[in-house]
Amino acid sequence: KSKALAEPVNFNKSDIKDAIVRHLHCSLGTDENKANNHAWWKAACAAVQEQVLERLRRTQKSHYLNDTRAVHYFSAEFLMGRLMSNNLHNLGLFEITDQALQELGVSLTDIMEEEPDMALGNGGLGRLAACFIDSLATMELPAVGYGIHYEHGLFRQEIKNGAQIERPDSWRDYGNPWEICRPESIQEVSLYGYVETKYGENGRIQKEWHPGSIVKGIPWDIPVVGFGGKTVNVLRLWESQASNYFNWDVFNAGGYVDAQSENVQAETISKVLYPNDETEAGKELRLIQQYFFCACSLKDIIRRYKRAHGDDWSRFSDQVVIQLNDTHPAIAIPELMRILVDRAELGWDDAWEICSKTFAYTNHTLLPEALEKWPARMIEKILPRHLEIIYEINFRFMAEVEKMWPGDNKIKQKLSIIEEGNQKMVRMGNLSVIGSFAVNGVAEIHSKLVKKNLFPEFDQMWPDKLTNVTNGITPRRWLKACNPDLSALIDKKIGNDWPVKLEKLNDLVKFADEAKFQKDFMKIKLKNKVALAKEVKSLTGIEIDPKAIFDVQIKRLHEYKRQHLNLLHIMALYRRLLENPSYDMEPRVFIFGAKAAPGYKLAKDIIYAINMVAERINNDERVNKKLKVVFLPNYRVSLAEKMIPAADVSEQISTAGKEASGTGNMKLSLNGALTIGTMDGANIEIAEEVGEENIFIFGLTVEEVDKLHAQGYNPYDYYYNNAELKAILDWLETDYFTPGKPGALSSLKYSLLDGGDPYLVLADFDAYSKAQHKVDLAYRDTKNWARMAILNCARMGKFTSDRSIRDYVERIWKLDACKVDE
Ligand code: 26W
Repeated sequence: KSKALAEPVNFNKSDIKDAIVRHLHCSLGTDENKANNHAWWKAACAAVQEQVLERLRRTQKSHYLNDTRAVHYFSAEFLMGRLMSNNLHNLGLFEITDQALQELGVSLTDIMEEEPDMALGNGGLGRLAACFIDSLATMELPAVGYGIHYEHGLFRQEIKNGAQIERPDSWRDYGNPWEICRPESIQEVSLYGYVETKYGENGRIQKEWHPGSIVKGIPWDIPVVGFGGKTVNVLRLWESQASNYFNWDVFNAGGYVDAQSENVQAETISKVLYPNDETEAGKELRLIQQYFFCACSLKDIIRRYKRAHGDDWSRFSDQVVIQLNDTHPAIAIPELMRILVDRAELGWDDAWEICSKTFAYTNHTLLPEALEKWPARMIEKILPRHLEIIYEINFRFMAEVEKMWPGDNKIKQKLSIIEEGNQKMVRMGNLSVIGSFAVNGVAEIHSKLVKKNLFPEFDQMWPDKLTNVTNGITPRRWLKACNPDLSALIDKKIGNDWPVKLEKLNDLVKFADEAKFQKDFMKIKLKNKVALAKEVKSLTGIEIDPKAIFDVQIKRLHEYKRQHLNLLHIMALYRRLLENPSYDMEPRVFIFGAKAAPGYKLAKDIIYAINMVAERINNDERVNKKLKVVFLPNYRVSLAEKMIPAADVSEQISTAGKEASGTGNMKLSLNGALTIGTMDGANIEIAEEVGEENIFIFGLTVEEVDKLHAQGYNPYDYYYNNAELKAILDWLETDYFTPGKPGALSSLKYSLLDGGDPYLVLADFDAYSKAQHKVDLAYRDTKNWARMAILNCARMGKFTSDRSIRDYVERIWKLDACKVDE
């Protein structure tokens, strides 16, 4: 056995050194003297990847020999971030690699900065998928992630004169050392064309789809290393390519140039991630992306199933469960029906039986503008056979609705997959519920609202179908790897198995009052704040005081998340300080990270407003000892890993009922930040865990929000009744923050007054401001603050993504772990 593939237990520092140097020489063609950080990073990745691939091979062999049932996680997004630190930690090789590199005169921390983020996702939904595949591998569960190999991930954000500009993300420009191309598993996918109806000998109607175009799907595998390094699953991402098969016709007919343009079209499919988060765009290319990766993935799954079970479909749903991450992959439902009915020639009922035992669907949002609907005409053009199948599914489903509610056309209209109107629309949410055996929301309150408001009749029809699985986060990335000092302190106090048994953090509770532990805990927080302050200085030029409260709001920019509520309060503090220079407050730095969808005008206006207010405050000597505002550009996973360990306060201030769960809230609390938040999403469960004395809850509840809307909400009531609020909103219309450009911030004021303030910012302002005052007072009691921070960390056990996965396994997937033979 070669030295490079040595067992991990025997794999020591000098083996790692040898492997890195060997790759420097033999893979990169350079040497120790010439290599820059980028080359060192690549060589180190290659050395780690050898270990990863050996374990991947063993995992695949074990799964094959045991003919395991597996979950297939279909997601248009996987927000993986960087993989080097994660893989080293999960393999247990971090420390010795660090030392090995030191001996080679190289800093691991420095070379890890060379790795571009794999930003193949927008936000919460994509990052959740990444945490889930980490947990699946850690728990030794057979699982495959399926998605799209976007050439460009989420745009890179630059801030120019306060405004967001979008630049293409080119994460793969210098290659991705973690991925492996699998040309042996290329798939072909059909698009466009027409459906021919034929009559078979037995009089049976046969449908044949004659596609107008065929594209190839090239699979790229990213190994997913479980903690402990035993199971290595794969994330399989499909890249589109023109299929030469189709283009030869055009080519031979003398259409050389046209053939080239067909190439461009096919390759467009996986070019770029749609940057919309929670707004449905209805674009043709997006539907093609969704179908493309679902069709490739289904073919891949079926090929693997047939290798073990031949043409016997009876065991398909015993071996295969497919989890739909929101409705983005819902087109997989009619696609599987098409394969079973048209290709395998199963009867409709048998096919439907298999199909509806295979799929399960997770809902991530209640916002009406995020619920996907496709024009029936668009589906007809791109996927003519699928539209027929959708109509057939709907026709049979309507008969069931008729049985349950005879003659009730209102309910039929509501539950139909097809929305009637001047243009027929296909509702992907309804299709997903009807075609799945389980549907879940992502936090208790969210799942309740899914049942009560979004799908109440479906819940009546199938009382056990709708359930809850509260989200979680992987503590490997979001504590162990990103906050090494705190992790070491925790190891010292309670042992080192908390990364796989997060409820063990509870053992820290007994140290929460211990002065020494409080000091150690807060010393690490301060050290992390010093490091972030340095980063802030180098990214923005702004100097911040690590002793000030670091108040952090990091998430996509959206009205419902209410970054502008935070901003209004910052302006209130500023105004109080100007009116009363001795206004008593703890020094505070408000830190934002947020990307706005490029077409979301008001979200971009809010980013601009934050930056203009920040500029004025940071340069105002009257207040900038006490108040600073930082907007860190290009928020992404790797930046989150630096911000979260340094946060004192976590802003989770969405309008109640709007944030399905949130997961940043869990990461921040786990790292000892105290939450100021509304009774929304997982905040409610966080409050339940940490205790209401260790969290700052404020604002309207879901019931109060509903009531206020029902009685007719008028933002002017709050404007005229709160002099401070009025002054702040009027301030936005002056040129105080935008010298020479009065009105540059007025869209914000407009949206909150004449625009109707749909997310009740003004209604919650006073309660928020008071809660912030409590935060300020609490911070002055250093010991109690330390105690609260410790208790937050100690009581986050519930929010490990391992627990989420356990819930999925027990309630939905019914999977068994599979030990990998060494
Ligand atoms: C079609 C456009 C579109 C794109 C993305 C609609 C909806 C989405 C996602 C569902 C948005 C999203 O990321 N939702 C977030 O999912 C997280 C994981 O469950 C939750 O924690 C967040 O609360 C939810 O906003």
